Amino acid sequence: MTSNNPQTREWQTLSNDHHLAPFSDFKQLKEKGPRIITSAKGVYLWDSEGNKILDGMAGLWCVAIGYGRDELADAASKQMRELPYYNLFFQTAHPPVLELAKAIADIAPQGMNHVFFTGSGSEGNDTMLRMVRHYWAIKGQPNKKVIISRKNGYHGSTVAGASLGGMTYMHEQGDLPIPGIVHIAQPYWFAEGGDMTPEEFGVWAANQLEEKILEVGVDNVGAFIAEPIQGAGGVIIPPDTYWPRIKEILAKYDILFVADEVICGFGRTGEWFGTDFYDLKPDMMTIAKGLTSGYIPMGGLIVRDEVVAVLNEGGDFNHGFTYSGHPVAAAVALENIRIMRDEKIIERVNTESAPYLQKRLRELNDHPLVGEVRGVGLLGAIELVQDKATRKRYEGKGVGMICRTFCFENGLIMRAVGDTMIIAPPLVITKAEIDELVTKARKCLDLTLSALQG
Ligand code: PXG
Repeated sequence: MTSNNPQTREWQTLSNDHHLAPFSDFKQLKEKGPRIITSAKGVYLWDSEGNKILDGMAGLWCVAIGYGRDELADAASKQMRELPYYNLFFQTAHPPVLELAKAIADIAPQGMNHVFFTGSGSEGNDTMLRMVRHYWAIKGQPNKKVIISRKNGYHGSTVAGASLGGMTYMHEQGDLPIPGIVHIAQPYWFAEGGDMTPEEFGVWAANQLEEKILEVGVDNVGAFIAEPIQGAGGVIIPPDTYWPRIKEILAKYDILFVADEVICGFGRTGEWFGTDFYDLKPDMMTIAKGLTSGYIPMGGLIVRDEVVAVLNEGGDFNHGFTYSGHPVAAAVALENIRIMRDEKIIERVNTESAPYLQKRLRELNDHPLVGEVRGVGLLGAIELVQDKATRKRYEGKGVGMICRTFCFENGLIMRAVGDTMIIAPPLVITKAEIDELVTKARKCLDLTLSALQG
């Protein structure tokens, strides 16, 4: 443990003695001690050492409207006093969940008017898996169980979520994926495109879906799930040819299409949903994160009317969570959506901050370490390479982690996915804050390059 500050040390001791952190090497964390984040406002965080940090990741892709909005705290407090909890199981409901379902239907693509609420994105995808299989069983096709997903996609960390995801390091722990989930190639041209052009590779990657449907047999395939843009996999923007070809394939075969909008949803791309951005027509959409701007846990599954019509004929759907549609979370989500609408936050992303961020980020293309800068909306990725022309990486050096550490030390949070630096700042980030982000990013790239050369 490194801190000289007694308060920080005290918290780090509590961490060592009692806390098991998600996605962490427990032993290594004990040696280093976690950074303690104590407060936040707008796009900035403060840690227990008094450092001010620009949060280029909106928490974990979720703090859409920025930190410190009293309106959300007030909405939670009011709802807690009025009705802090009641369940939705035994033919009961409460106003916030009903009003929220309507507010989501209003912003969702046409014909998607129903929402099943969960406590997280992972639970949303578990719900999806069970609902897809239930749907096909009601339609008399119980064999349509297989869900096709993609390598390096992220769909959560429950057993179904991690199985749906294509992260091999997650599959390796605990015998995943569970049966009935298969994975196809991802549209990650920079890393896997080889000699193909991005356009050729996009078609090739999309065609993997058709090949897999034929291999498994369309009578056995229930659904295809994908993030419009892979987030945790490294902000993977598919080549322009990818989604149009996928759409053709989906139109040809009788399977459901599930868009995992946990990261892309609620304005990240400059549209309400990633499927609006790519003009896709999903049957279900998983949501979480930006739904409440991360102020309180909540997720859900938005379902197309035709699917609901079938489910209506199927009797009980034997699935739900204690906290499905929690009234306090629903009240916070409602207020979050109201703020997004009233303050025209997504319009501002679309017309101002996204074009500006994308232009400024691309200036980093001239840096010797940078192999590609890509992005859409307020999502960005910077590929770190040894050789720009061949897209060759620095093997085994952990360049991404080196860069991430420099970022932290210099007051910027950028996440490293391998040697890909990614950003997804709060949607309310200003141009001046974008300038600060890009200036700091360049400085940290310089420091990383010096470290590699030194
Ligand atoms: N789908 C997608 C597309 C996600 O990004 C989930 C589902 C699961 O949501 P919950 O609420 O169950 O976490 C996610 C979550 C990372 C990182 O390292 C990303 C997520 C979660 C944890 C870490 O970028 N995304």
